[in-house]
Amino acid sequence: MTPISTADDYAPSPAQWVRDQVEAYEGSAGRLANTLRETGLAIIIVTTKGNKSGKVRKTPLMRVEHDGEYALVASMGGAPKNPVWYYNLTADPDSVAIQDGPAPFDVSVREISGDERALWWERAVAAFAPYADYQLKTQRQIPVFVASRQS
Ligand code: F42
Repeated sequence: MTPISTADDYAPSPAQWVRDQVEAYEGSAGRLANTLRETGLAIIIVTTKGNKSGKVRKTPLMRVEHDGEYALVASMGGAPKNPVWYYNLTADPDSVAIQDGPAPFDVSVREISGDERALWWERAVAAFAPYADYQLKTQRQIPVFVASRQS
């Protein structure tokens, strides 16, 4: 099976600002468009496999990294529903890649809960304080995944 980091059946996001950020980040090997607008806060590009279309999807997320692992926070600005990339991760947790710099690498993800989630949630809010506000805005517990490099 082709690793998702090299798959090429890419279907861009319908959201122009998201599409543009992915294009600028990838086109500059991570030197440009690597923050959330002018916040100066770092982002990563997460590649997933569409659980319905099978297409390659690319989603900028805030960079929450610790000892080489990353938290992927399905905040969607505190909206009542999960972002749909959440369902791509749950459907195929080993067809995921992260780009945090020049080139993407394949990762496996798992959704976390309990004390482990609390620890990573603290790290996430430290990296991007608005996550705490988003959680206050919604009844949904914002899902958190941990991504680890595939060996
Ligand atoms: N979103 C977050 O949730 N957390 C963040 O930390 C975050 C940071 C961030 C930083 C910069 C930036 O530019 C955007 C950022 N976003 C963040 C927004 C994020 O990039 C996504 O745009 C947002 O989370 C919404 O994700 P989404 O997957 O719901 O996007 C929708 C709009 C989308 O792309 N829909 C596609 C469409 O055509 O309508 C389909 C995408 C898809 O994956 N389809 C699946 C398939 O099979 O192809 C089916 C999915 C299903 O089960 O329905």
